[in-house]
Formats: sequence, structure tokens, C-alpha cells
Amino acid sequence: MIGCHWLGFLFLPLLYLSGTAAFDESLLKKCAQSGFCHRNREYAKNISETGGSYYSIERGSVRYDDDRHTVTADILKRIPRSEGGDKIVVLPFTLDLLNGSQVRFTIDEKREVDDFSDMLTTYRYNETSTWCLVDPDHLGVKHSDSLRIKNPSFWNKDYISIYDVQTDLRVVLQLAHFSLKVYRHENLQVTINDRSFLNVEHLRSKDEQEQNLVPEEVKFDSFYDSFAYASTDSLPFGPESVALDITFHNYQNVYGIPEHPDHLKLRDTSGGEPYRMFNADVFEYTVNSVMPTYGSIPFMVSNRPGSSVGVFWMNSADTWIDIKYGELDTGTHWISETGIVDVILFFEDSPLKVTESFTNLSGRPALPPLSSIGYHQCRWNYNDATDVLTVNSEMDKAQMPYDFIWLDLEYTDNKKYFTWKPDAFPNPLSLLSKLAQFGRNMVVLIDPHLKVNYEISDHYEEAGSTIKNKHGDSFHGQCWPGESVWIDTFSSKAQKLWAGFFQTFIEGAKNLFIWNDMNEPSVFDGPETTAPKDLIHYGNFEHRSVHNLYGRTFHEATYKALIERYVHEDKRAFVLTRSFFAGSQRTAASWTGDNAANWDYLKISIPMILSSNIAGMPFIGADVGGFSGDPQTELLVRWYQTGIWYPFFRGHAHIETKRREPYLLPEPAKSIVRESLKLRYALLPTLYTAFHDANVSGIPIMNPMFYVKPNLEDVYSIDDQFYVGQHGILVKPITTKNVTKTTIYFPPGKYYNYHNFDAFTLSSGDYVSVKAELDEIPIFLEGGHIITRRDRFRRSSKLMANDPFTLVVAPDIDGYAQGTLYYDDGETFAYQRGEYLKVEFTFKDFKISGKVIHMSSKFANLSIERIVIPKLSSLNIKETINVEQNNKKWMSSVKNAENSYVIQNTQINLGYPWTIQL
Ligand code: MIG
Repeated sequence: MIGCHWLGFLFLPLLYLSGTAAFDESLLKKCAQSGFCHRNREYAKNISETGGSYYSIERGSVRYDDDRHTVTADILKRIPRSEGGDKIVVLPFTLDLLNGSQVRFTIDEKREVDDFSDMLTTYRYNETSTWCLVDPDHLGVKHSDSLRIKNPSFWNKDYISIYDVQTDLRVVLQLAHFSLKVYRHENLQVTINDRSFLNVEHLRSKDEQEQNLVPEEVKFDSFYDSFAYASTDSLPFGPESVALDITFHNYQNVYGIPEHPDHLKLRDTSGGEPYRMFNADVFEYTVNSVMPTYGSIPFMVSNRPGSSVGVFWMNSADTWIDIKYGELDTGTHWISETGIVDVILFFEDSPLKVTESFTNLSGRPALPPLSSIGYHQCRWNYNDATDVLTVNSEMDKAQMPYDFIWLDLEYTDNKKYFTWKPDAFPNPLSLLSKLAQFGRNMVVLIDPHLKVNYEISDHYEEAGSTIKNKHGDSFHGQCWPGESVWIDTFSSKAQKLWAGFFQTFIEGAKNLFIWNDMNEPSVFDGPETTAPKDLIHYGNFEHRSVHNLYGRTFHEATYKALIERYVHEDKRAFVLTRSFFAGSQRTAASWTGDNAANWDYLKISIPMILSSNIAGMPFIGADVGGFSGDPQTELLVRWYQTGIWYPFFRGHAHIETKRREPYLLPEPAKSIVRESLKLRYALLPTLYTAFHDANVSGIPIMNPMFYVKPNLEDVYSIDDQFYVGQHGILVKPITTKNVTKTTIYFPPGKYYNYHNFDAFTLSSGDYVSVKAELDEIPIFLEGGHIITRRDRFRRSSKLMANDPFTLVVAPDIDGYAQGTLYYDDGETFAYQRGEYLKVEFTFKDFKISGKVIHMSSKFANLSIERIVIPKLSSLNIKETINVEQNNKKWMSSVKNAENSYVIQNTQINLGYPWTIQL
């Protein structure tokens, strides 16, 4: 076996050199090779045939807690025995109604033995929710007055019903054959255990295996892992999966559960592989597949006109999900290797509300530094300080704005994090201060694997704060530095140590931020290129229980460390993480990992990013250009035209690729990309407002069509076009080679071509053919919105800080438009103390006006320099026009352009109300 591992390790670097995009799928398990996945699929198949039922609620155990409005009970699992009598396993169950519109239930196992292992706690890991929920003890306000529990004499009945008067939500718990049904407005939405797939593999010893199976169960790989790379897994608890089915009634689609390289609308998995959530290092992952990638958020959304539901499966173990679309209903089957069942169901009017409620519980995305939504220039690797400064000045020469330059792996001295390659980077502080002069920042890579025998790893091993192997010794494995140990960021001691190293790392630099790569974690000689599942974390639980959560604990430790480092400056931190889990949005940005320079990866980047956006993790992007391989010029141009819409926008390239910084492009490609970069920068105010919206309500930054038009069934499967924030910017980037036109689906309404204000109106939704030469990005403004721009070219976002704004008004059919602008210092947490500006703009009855929602004097003098308004049939503007503000009136000149008027040099102060009557 060891030999096999080493072979894998030796071949890996070769794999990285290969030019063709392909992931070696034999490295990862298929469901049929995964013990618990296979067992549960078989169980589901068999139970569907036999109609067997082994789970019921014991009536006498039901309690209702008046104060907490929690129902608790025991689910009994009955295993028929050949010698007669049933073996009974007790599964404690809880049911809560949260905020009137969320239903939480948990199923645990009462384990009779408490000394099953010397090394491990015996109970099932139940803390995933503590990580997932911002405030696990106070899940929002419960409408205590509006709750009614029906059938208080439930012991005579077959069911218990809980009803919330305010939200008209009814939860019905069936006792004899355990099931849970949720009705909203008396309309059945969701059933749990509709198909009887509930399966809790309770604790048993290998010797007792036979007596502990129900007839529909199979034994495959219960105590041994036959997958070649995983056969050393000791499986100390044997089989212990949890699984159940969730049926969405009258819903014909499901979305979410990132991250998979697949369409936005999830596929029917019957007859194929289930979607898997298992954070893994998947170089050149397979496009259009259900394979797992670097991050996972076990949150799913389903939508139909007028109502939406969400499912949050709070389990951080290896998890598979089967999906079956029926004629009316959608069935899902959730299978986790271990842990408990801990689920929150969401019931709302729209998908936007579902994501909002989800992030209310799981945390809102951080408001990042404004600069971090500018352009990031990265490459594996910028070789030395001169290289960095050359890229910096070439970008300037080419008039291409950017904000961050990145250093990948090779800046370190022998892959020892917190060190620098001495000859290449003799004076990092001076390099960083040079960049600071241009308002620019640097990100450097720091990973969770620490080379053995150097200062940092020694500290960790001495402190006992590395991940342990099954014998309780520090785990050693192979990664970039060779033999390495892994920081165990489940321990607060490990986190504190981490923060300490950042305090002294390039002391004095204020523009240094961090990239956490390889935190799935990637272990070259480990099973499925990750950590063995029987490693042990602080708290004495197996890695198996927390695998998908580990990456998050690491990037959070980094985030905290940066916050501490910059505490005097009160600075926000920027951390990029490759691995993520539910809750990662609170502290980090992410990207879709190792894609390749071909059109398939460009195309798939859009649904991948949309899926993360609806799952509360909006600050995400894909490597522009494609990580591995050399993009052709056309592809690179189209990728920039797409990338400017990614919430996280970074050009990146593999170490074996040719240089491809955008200034190296030949003309006209170079100028086209320059224009794209400038467009991104011009739209920063609108984007930053979308980031603010995400920060306060958790809503997506890049929105699927159905998030903006939830009642329009025509858009439910569209995932190659999207809206930017809630600002009426509709984009369909070109992701196909040799294309000069495309068709876009437009919902009913009035639209303006962003580039020339050509307007058209559709009374019903329709596909419209649109021109898209290489220098054209199809962008449209939907009538009803006012967006904000900054049109002056600067080298970085920081240098735009005092620039005036441009408003673009896009009236709807009724001549109405509205928009908001959020603005703050872009760097510190002062906004949390009220230092920000929020302004609302309205266009109504041919009057444009600005209303101040929140004003901090710091920003009062920012100004609007220009207002663009398309020509409307009944509008005839003269050469000058009156602006009114603060009881003063003055004239502004009006430029008569082809399809629009431009009110120029308006000299409006953003911080006070104003009006212009056209
Ligand atoms: O195993 O640091 O996904 O962006 O350039 C490769 C080198 C390690 C993987 C990341 C990629 C990065 C590369 N890293």
C-alpha cells in the first residue's frame, strides 16, 4: 500500500505538466467504492421494493418545551431478530420552529458504550452546527405568541402538529412511521422520510454486525475500506452513516450544494453518480460532472412561482446527494458518513428570501476591502522583487488598472511559510512599500502544511497543536515542502500561535494579505489526495467527522490573525481560501481552483460561481485565462470579458505556462482587455453596493436569472446569463469560440443596450439575437434602475477615492427608475460605527432626485459629475438644465448624444438631497 501511495506522489508533479485538461478520476471514490454511499443507495433501492419501516417515534417519550417551543422525543429503530424480539436502538430527536419560517430537526444516537476507544470520544460529532450557525444558542426570535401546538393529547393520536399563526406554517410529525411534513398556507411543501430512506447505522462491533442489520441493508465495506488508496482506514466505529430523504412537493428543480463543476440546475442523478461533497484537491476537475471539488456548502434551494424552500444539512463529513425529478415532486437523498442528522428547512416567498434567511443563520458575507474587488494579478510564480515591480509598471504603461499582485508558493525559502527566498526577495518590506505608493496590495500564499524541522512546525509539534494520527502522534504526510505536519486549527491554542506568527511577518507592512491554498487539506500521499479519515483532531474526534470543515477552521485562523495584526489600523482583512464550508463567507473569498485554459472551463465558471452565490458565499471567482495550459488570444479576451463580472476577479496561471499578463496581448486584444478592466473599475461603486447588500442581507452579488425573476419559469434553467447584484445589469458573456452574436433571454420589460442606449420593450419574455464581436460584451440595463459609476481612469481603486460619480438612469415603461449607492472608506471597520454614505436616487415624473439615507460627514463632499439618461419619446431636454441643492440653483450643460442626454458637470454633492426637473 505504501508503495502505491508513493507512486501517486511521484506521479503527481508529472500530472501538473500535462497539457491536456483532465482529472484522473481513479483518485476519487465513486459511490459504489464508498462503503457508506453504496450501502445507503442499496438500502434505498431495497426499501423502495419491500416497503419496510423500522423507525418510529415512541409516544411516551414525546415532550414539548413551552419556553423553547422544542419538541423532543425518541425515535426507535427496530431491528427484527431471527431468534424473535426486536433489537431497539434509541435515536434522540428534536424539532424546532425557528423565526416562524424555518424548521430544524436533529436525530442523534444514544450510544450505550462510553469507552469504545481510548483515543476518541464515543458520541457522534454534533458540533457542525456550532460552526455553521452564527448564534447557535439564539436562533433569532421565535414567535412564541403565534405558535400553536395541536393535539396536546398526542398520545392518543398518530401525529403532532405545530402551527405558526403568523407565517401560516404547519409542521406535522407522524409517529408510527416516522415522517415530517411541512405545509405553508396549507400547501404541502416538504416531506422528510417520504420514501423511508432514513438510515442511522448505529454503533456495533464487528462481531455483532450480523444481528444489527435490517433485511434491506448490505454490509459492503462496513469495517474495512477496499478502495485502493484508503485501505489503511481503521474505521474505528465501523459503519455509522446517517441518511434520509427529503421530498420537495410540486417543485421541479433544485440548486445549490456547491461546489460542483456542473450546471446551475442540478441534474437527476438516478442511474449516475450522486453529487458528492468532499473537499479535495482536484487539479483540472472534470467539467459537467457531479464530482466533489475544493469546497462544500450543504445548502440546497428549490423554487416555483410564489414559493421557495431551502435545506441546510449541517454535517461536515463526506456526503453524497442523490436527486430524482418526478412528474410533480423532486426527491433528494442525503447520505453522510458520520455525525448526526441536523437539518434546517427554509420556507419563503422567493429564493432571494431563502438565501437571506440562510445567511441570517449561517452568517453574512464580510464586507471586504474595496480594493479587493478590483483586479488581482497573479501567477505561479512572480520570481523575484524585480519581476513584481516590472509587472507593476507594465500594467501602468498599458493603462491597465489593478489592485493586488500575488506571490505564489515559490517566494518562500524552500516552501517554509513565513520565510522568503533570500536572493529573490531580499527586502520584502521595501517591495511592499513600493507597491503601496501606487495604492496597491500584495497577497502571499501560506498553507496549512508545515515542513518538518523548522521553527514554525517545531512550535506546533511542541505545542501538540498539529493534527494527530490514529495512534495520537503528530501526523506526518507529504506535501509541497516534502515531509510535513498539519496545523490543527480546531484548537484555539493552534489559532493563537498562528496569530502570533503574523504579527512579526514583514513587520510594518500595511498592504499584505494572505492566500490559503491546499486546505482541503491536500495531502499528496493521503487517500483521495487528502487526510486519512481516521486522523484525530483537538477534542478527540476523527477527521472523518469534520473533513469538509477543516479548511474553514484554517482560513478563519488566518483571518483572525490578520485582524489582530492590523488591529491598530482597524483594517479589514482579505483572505483567499481554496477550501470552504458553510460559514466561510464571514471571513474569506474563494475561487474555483485549478481550471484549464479551454472554453469548457470558461463556460462552467458561470454556473459554478452562481451556485456559490446562492449558497451565501458570493465573493468567488475563477482563474481568468484558465490555470493550466496556454489560452489562445480569443479565449483570454473572452475570459477577461467574463471575469470582470466575477465577484472575485483574478488572472492566474500555472508555473508551466507562458506569461500572459494582459499587457502582453497583441492588438487589438490588448485594447479590448484594457476596456474590460476599465469597465470593471468604472462599475466598482455599483459592485461595492452589491457587496454591501450581501453584507447586510446575504443576497448574491452575481445573481442567477431566477433570483431576480423567481416567478418566471422560463428562466429556471438559464445559467449562461446573469444579473449583477439587484441593479438591473443583465450580462451574457461570450464563452464560445468564433462567435460574433448570441441570443439572450429577456424577461418582459424595457431594456437598454449598455453601450449605446439602444432601447427596446418586450411585453412577454423572449430570446433576442444580439451582436457580440470580439470587442463586444452583451450588457443590458433593465428599465427601472439607476446605476452608479466612476468614469475617470486611475491605476488602482485607492486612487479613485475622491473621484466624482456618474449616474446612469434607465427608466422602465412607466418612466420610473430607482437606485442606491453605498460608499465608505473601503478599508476599515469605521462603517460599522456609522461612517458610511447611503444615497437613494429616483427618477419619476421626469424628475431625478437624490435622497440621503445615511450620511457621514467624511463623504459629504463627494460629488456627482454627470448623469446619463436615455432619450425617451416624450423627453426633450435643452442645452442647459437647472440643478437644485441646498436651496441653491444652478445650470448644467446637456450634451445631446445619439440615444441619450448627458447632463454634464452637475456639481452635485452626494451628501445632501438634490433634484433636477427635466
Ligand atoms: O498543488 O501554489 O490551486 O492556484 O497556483 C498546486 C501553487 C498548489 C494550487 C492552487 C494554484 C496554485 C498552486 N497550488
